[in-house]
Amino acid sequence: MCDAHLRGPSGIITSPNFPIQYDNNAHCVWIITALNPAKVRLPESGVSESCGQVPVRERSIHLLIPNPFHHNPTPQNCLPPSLVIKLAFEEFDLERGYDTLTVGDGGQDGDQKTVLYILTGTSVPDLIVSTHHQMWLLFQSDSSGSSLGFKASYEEIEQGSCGDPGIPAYGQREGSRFRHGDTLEFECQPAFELVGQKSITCQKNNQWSAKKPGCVCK
Ligand SMILES: [Ca+2]
Repeated sequence: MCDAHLRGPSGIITSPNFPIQYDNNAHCVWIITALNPAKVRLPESGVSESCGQVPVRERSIHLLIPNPFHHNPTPQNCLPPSLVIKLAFEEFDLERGYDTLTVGDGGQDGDQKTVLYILTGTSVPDLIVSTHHQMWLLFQSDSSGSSLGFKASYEEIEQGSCGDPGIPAYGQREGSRFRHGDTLEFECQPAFELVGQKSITCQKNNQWSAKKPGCVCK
């Protein structure tokens, strides 16, 4: 009853009954699929939005002297960007060790080879970003002991990004780029102490090298 195929560009996923306790023996699968950017119709000029960044002169050359070896004169960098799925949790509370939410890359739900995280307990997980245009989620509860469940939002983002991890409460961040290789530095306001990593880097697997740090009272 709780299975769903979801589409981009964004939406909300909650455990069954949320914010009331989920049922025992639940088994729910969600598959999120980004809208296929290749199917987006180009404007009449034949120039897509990302193509608009190409200098006019370069575009003219392509239009005036089509490469005889290619049927499609569209320059490579005019192709629309690939999209991946970003999952951000707002609330999370599952019976630790017994009830789990498994998050995987791609559209083959339950495929152990594609598992990104198996989540349980009460800490709100950090951002998760897929490397494909699909992400699957599997929620399973056992036969006893229930909790409030989870609420997460999903969003399509451009491939090559780890997504915006946010800024810790009572803290500040240096850096506002979230693409592969980008680093963010965090600092806390006076009277607060940084817990976690002071700097995190966006890795090639679309995950930050560590969780966003927190700021706690000294
Ligand atoms: Ca349980």
